[in-house]
Amino acid sequence: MTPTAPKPPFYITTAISYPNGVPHIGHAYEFIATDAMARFKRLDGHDVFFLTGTDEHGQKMLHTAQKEGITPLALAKRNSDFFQATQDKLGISYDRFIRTTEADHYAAAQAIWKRMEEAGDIYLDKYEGWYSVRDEAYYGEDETVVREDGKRYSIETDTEVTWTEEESYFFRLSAYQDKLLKLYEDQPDFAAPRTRFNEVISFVKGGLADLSISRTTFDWGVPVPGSPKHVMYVWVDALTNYLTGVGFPDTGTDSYRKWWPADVHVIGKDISRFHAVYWPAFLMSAGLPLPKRVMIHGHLYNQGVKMSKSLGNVIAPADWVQQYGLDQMRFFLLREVPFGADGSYSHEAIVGRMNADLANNLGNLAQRSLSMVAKNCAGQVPQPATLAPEDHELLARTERLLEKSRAAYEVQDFHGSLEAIWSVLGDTNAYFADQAPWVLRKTDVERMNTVLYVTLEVLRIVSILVQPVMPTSASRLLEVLGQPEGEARDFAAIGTALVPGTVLPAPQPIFPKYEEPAA
Ligand code: ME8
Repeated sequence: MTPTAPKPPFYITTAISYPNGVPHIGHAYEFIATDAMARFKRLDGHDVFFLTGTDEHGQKMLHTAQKEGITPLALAKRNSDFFQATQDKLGISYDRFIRTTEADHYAAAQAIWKRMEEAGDIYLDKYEGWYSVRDEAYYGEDETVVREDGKRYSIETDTEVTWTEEESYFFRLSAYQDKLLKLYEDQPDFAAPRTRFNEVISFVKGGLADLSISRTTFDWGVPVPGSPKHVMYVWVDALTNYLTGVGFPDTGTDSYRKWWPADVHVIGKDISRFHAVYWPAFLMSAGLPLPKRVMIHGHLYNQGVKMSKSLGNVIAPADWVQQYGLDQMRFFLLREVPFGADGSYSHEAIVGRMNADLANNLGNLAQRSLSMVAKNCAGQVPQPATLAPEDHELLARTERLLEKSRAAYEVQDFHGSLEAIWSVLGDTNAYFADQAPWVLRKTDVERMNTVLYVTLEVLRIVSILVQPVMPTSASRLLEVLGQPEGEARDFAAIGTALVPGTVLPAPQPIFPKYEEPAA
C-alpha cells in the first residue's frame, strides 16, 4: 500500500440490546469481542466504523414500561443511557450508539418497508398463531408445548407464548427459500461457526412460511407507511438499524457507499435465524447488498448455569470491572472461551487467568527484564551483539504472531490469537530462565545485553498485538518499552525493531496478582 492509498473500510456491528433491563455479562461479552475486532482492524490499517445501540420498540418494552408505570420511551431512555454508560466503562470504541427511536431510524425502517412493498413481497392478511413476547418471535404450534402449569411455552427457548389473532401485513418469506439456500451455498462463510450455520440451513431447508411483519393491537413501534393502524414487527425495524447507522435511506451518500454492506454482524446464538434468514431475505427483496458475514457467538453461563433474575446469579459488568479490573476481564472473556462456543465463568477461572497468564507469564517477565535493564543498562534499550540461533528462532516465532493473529481475527477466533501469543510468552519465559541474564551479568555482559534485547523485543511485539484485547495495559507496557502513541504502536511497526540506546522510563508493575480480600 502506498502512503496515500485510502485505508480499506471495515464496518462492524453488535446486536442492539433490548433496554427493558440493564446489561449483564453476556451483553458485555458481545461488546468486548466486537470491540477487540474493531480495534484490531484499526491497528491493521483499516478505516473502521463500529455501530452498537439499543432496540427500543416492541411488546416486551411496552409490557415492562406498563409494569413500571412509565412510558416506553422513558424506560428506553433510562436503560439505553445505562447501556451506553456501561459500554463506555468497558472501553468500547463504538463510532455510533444508535437508538431505534431516533428520527433517522424511522425514515430508514419506512424506506426498507416501501422497497419490499414495491417488490411485491408484502400483503395484508390475518395472523393467527403463537407469539412469545420475551423472544419477540412467532412460533408454529409444533414448536410449542403445554407445561404442567397449563401454560404453553416455546420448546426452543422455554418462554411463554400467547395466542395472537390480528390483521397483519405479511412478508413473502416463502418466496426466498431457494434464494437463501443458494446464498448459503455460494457463500459458505456467510454465517459462522459452521455448526450454528448448519442449524440455520436445515431450518430453511425445512420450508419457510410467510412472516407476519406488522401489529395492530398496540402502537409502540415504527408506523407502517400508509397504514397508520399498523406498527412494524419489531425485528423488521431492529435489523434495519444496521442500514440507518451508515446513512440509509440515502444510498447516494459517501457514508452509505463507503460502509455498506457490513463486513461482520456479531450476534448471539439465540438470534441467528433473524440475522441469517430474515435479514438477507429482507435485503434481497429491497434490492440491497447483503452483509458479508454473520458471526454467531455462544452464550455465557455462570458456572454452567443460565443467568436469571430468579436465581440471583446475573452479573453486572461494572462489578467485574471493579473486582478484577477492566483489561483482566476483557482478557478472561476472550481467552477462556473459543468464540462461537458456549462458555462458563467462575471466580476461580478468572483468578487463574489473572495470576498465571497475566501476572506471571506477561507481567513478571516484563518486570524482571525491565528492572534488569534499568539497573544494568543505564535504563536504555541495550545494544545486542550477534544473535545466537535461539535468539533468531524466538524472534522469528514472535514475528509470525502477526500473520497468525490476522488469520485468527479474520474468523473472529480471538481465543486462537491469544493462545498463540501466550505460547510464545511461555517459550520466552523458558528462554529467559535458561539464558539466566542475572548470571551473565557477571560472566558475559555482551550476551546479557543480547538476551535482554531479545526479551524486550518479544514484549514489544506482544504488547502491540494485545492492544485490541487489553488497550490500557498494553498502552502502559508500550510506554515502559519506550514506544510512543501513534505509528510505533500500529501493526505495521511489528516489522521494525527496538532502537538500542532508547531511554526507558522506570518500569512499573502492570498486572498485579489477584489477592482474595481479607474475610
Ligand atoms: O436479542 N451470553 O437483544 P438482547 C452471551 N434486541 N450473549 C448473550 C447472553 C449470554 N448469556 N444473553 C444475551 C436482542 N446475549 C435483540 C437484538 S439485533 C438487530 C436485535 C446476547 O438484549 C444475545 O445473543 O436480548 C444478543 O446477541 C445480544 O446479547 C443482545 O440481546
